[in-house]
Amino acid sequence: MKKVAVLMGSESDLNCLQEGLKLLSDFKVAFHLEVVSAHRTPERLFEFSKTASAQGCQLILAAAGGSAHLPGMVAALTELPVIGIPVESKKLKGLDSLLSIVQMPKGVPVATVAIENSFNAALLAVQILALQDKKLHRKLRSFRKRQTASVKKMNQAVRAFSRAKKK
Ligand code: RP5
Repeated sequence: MKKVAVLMGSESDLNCLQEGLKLLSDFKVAFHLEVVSAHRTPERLFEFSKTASAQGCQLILAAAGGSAHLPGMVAALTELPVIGIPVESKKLKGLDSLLSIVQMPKGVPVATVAIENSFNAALLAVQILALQDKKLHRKLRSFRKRQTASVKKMNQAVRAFSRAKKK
């Protein structure tokens, strides 16, 4: 098993995971990817969660939509940190998913990112792994520097826009 596992409740959640999976790949963090459904494959959920740590997994990302039990149930069955990604649902636009994942009662936390923000879930995973990995930490620093530098470019564009408007 890879250090990071990325679970999703359905194949239909894969689309919202693309940005996060790309970020993990960009940081060269290998990951295990699997559909594990809390209501359709509860036994697999149990087996995965109970064995993940012993198999070398250190962090679990779990995306689910609607009455999104997957992240909370996985978190209840392992001591590994779980990062939950609420998937946008058709009827309630993901508010149901967000509240289901974020409102964990005391004792079993799920670190929850914004609706469909798999990018931040992956980045948080990288930050946690970087605590024990100097090479990854260096990559994270340079990512942050590039991000900061991008605002300079934004301001150049904004100033150019403002000058053009005045003419
Ligand atoms: C949840 O139900 C999944 O996480 C998905 O977001 C949602 C809809 O699943 P499908 O009907 O597309 O399989 O279990």
